[in-house]
Amino acid sequence: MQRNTCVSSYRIAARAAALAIIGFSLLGFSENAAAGQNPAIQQVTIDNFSFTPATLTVPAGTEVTWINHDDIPHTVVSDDKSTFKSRALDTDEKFSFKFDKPGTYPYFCSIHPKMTARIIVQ
Ligand SMILES: [Cu+2]
Repeated sequence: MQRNTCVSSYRIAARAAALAIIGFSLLGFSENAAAGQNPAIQQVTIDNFSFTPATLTVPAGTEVTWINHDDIPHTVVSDDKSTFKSRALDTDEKFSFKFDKPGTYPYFCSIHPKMTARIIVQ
């Protein structure tokens, strides 16, 4: 009996994880479709002092483009301050970086350091 409980809770967890992954990919697809972009290019929107999506997972070799939809400037700077670093982006300005190596890349806005997000490259 104990064993069955373990198995079924594992299954529920696995199913929840699968649904979450499906949800995230649907979100990614609809954003791509809305932007009318090449699937190899992924976009992060800067809106209301936040990066959306906060975590973006992409395959190696993907170019990620950030676009600032706020009325004030923001930057996109990797936590190590050297992998990538944009200048201040005004409204509707973009910054792109191509991620060739797998890894987790946390980044922030140097003007508003509480704005943080990350790119996961697989
Ligand atoms: Cu900012």
